[in-house]
Amino acid sequence: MPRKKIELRNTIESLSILDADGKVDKKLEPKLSNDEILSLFRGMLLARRYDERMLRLQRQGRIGTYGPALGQEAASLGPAFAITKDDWFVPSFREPAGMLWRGWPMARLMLWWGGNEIGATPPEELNDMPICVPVSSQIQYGAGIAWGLKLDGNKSVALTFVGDGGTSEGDFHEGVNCAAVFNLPMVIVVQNNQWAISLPRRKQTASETIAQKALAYGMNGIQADGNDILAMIAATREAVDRARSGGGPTLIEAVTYRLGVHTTADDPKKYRTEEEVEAWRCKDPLDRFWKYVQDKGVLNEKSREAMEEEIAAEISAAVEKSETYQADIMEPFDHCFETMTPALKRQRAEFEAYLLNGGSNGSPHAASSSAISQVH
Ligand SMILES: Cc1ncc(C[n+]2csc(CCOP(=O)(O)OP(=O)(O)O)c2C)c(N)n1
Ligand SMILES: [Mg+2]
Repeated sequence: MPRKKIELRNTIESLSILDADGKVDKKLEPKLSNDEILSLFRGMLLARRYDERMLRLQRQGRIGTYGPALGQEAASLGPAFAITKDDWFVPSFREPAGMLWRGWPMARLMLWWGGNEIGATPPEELNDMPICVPVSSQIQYGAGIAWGLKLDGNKSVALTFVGDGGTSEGDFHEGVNCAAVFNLPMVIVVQNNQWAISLPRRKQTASETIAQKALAYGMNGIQADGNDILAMIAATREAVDRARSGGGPTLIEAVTYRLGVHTTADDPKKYRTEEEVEAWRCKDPLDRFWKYVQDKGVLNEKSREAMEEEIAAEISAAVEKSETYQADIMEPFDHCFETMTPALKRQRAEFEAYLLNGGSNGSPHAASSSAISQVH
């Protein structure tokens, strides 16, 4: 057998449209109406302010551990913007920007981080999965959903998020490989925020880029500036169009940075320098989009101020709603199985009797349907 070369496609595109100074590449700029630009800016600002409030709530002991998404708003919102309500949205745990854009009630997200699983209930009208913490499990769900869509002849796509650390999991390989082999309508956004808790990106993989992994799987891949919402929209639109028209999955590496703590249980000063964080702060996705929005004449300092006030009121109302939520203490029994097992029925009856006899900590027992309606 001769020893010969096999020619492979060995290049990956990198996409940046709006740079850190707010300068835009006109040739690549996606078509957006002024109304769309306005609501995208509002979406980013809302996610940023929500994140800041959640951190304060955690520090005050009013919610549990919180994982902020500070600095990753564009990498979440851009892809969410590029899909329709009928498409599927499979988030990881740093997608508040995308989830709020999709229409998740903010109070429900607050309940989730407060430890109430009712916060994991997707709104009826959305094809969304809840926040999911097991790293890379989203890839399995996304591939399964995309496979189902294909078998049903449904034209929707599954947009799935994972972190840079998640790409080292077996689940990532299995799901992405499955998506490529079965030519599934799936878009995988890797939020490469440079860290997986304390493990830096360079120790995560020896590959030069994460996007190039797409080539080995036999699918399309692109690296996009994850702090540039225009690049994220353009890259996702292209991938979604391809998936919808039967062209298979795409891997999008969103190059971004986790500006904040991994979670409120973490101290990043122990493993990364302030200079590194500062350098990325200069690439803040919200600041650069703000310049773009002003250049377009869509908002100015004064109208932004009004928007800030409206957002602050919206967040306060959600805090109030989540904190006055009347938990249904029987829910863990009612929703474990579709049909309760005899043992569970017995335990439920015993617990109910205990509460009726004055057992402590019994919250008012509301029907679960009315419980969820409190956080619409
Ligand atoms: C299967 C699994 N293993 C470990 C953890 C604990 N854990 C939570 S987040 C995280 C790091 C994830 O890093 P990355 O995928 O880069 O996402 P990021 O946190 O940076 O958004 C780990 C190890 C987990 N949630 N799930
Ligand atoms: Mg990461």
